[in-house]
Amino acid sequence: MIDVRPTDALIVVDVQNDFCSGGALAVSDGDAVVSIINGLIGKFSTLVFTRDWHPPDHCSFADPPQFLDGSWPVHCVRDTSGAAFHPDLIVPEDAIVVDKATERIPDAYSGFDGTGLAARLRADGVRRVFICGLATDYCVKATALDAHAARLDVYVLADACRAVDHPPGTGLAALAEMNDSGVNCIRSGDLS
Ligand code: VGL
Ligand code: ZN
Repeated sequence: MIDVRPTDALIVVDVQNDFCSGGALAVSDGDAVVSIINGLIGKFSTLVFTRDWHPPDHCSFADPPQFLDGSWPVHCVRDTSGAAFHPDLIVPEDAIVVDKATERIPDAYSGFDGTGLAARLRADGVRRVFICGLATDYCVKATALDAHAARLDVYVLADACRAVDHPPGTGLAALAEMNDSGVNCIRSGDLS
C-alpha cells in the first residue's frame, strides 16, 4: 500500500465529454474512470484537472482524421459541451484547472506543456504526482513523461485510465513505455 501524503497531487487528465461515450473522440469505456477517480479525490490535498481546450480552428482537426499522425476529428473546442468535464466528475472549487493546446498551433498532449504546471506544483511543495484519466496512450502518457522530466516522482493509476488503443495494444504499450521511463504503474487500490 502507498500512503497518500500532504505533498502528493492527483492529476486528472482530460475527463471531458468528447473523450467519453457519445463524444467526438470517444475512448472506449472512458466513462468507467469517473467513479474510480471520484473515489480518490478525497485522499489528496492538491488536485489538478487538465482540459484539452482547443480553438475552433485547431491544427489537429482534420476531415477525415488519420488518428495515427496526430490528426483528429474536431474535439474539445473551448467553451463547448464537448470540452466540459464529464457531468459526474467531482471537481472541487479549489482544484487547479489546467487548459492545454489553447492556441491554433502547436498541439500539446501533456498537461505540463506550456501551462506552468511544473512551477506551480513546485511552489506548492508537491513531490509526487498520481496521474489518471484519458487517454492512456496520448495525454496521460505525455503528462506522466513530462512530470518525470520535471523531476517529480510519478505514479500512473492504470485502472483509472483508458486508452484510444488504435491500433489495439497501444494502451498497454504506453504503460510499458512509461514504466521503462521510470514512471511507476500502480492501481488505485494500492492507495491508502
Ligand atoms: C487527446 C488526442 C487528441 C488526449 C487529446 O486527451 O489523450 N488525444 N487530443
Ligand atoms: Zn486534442
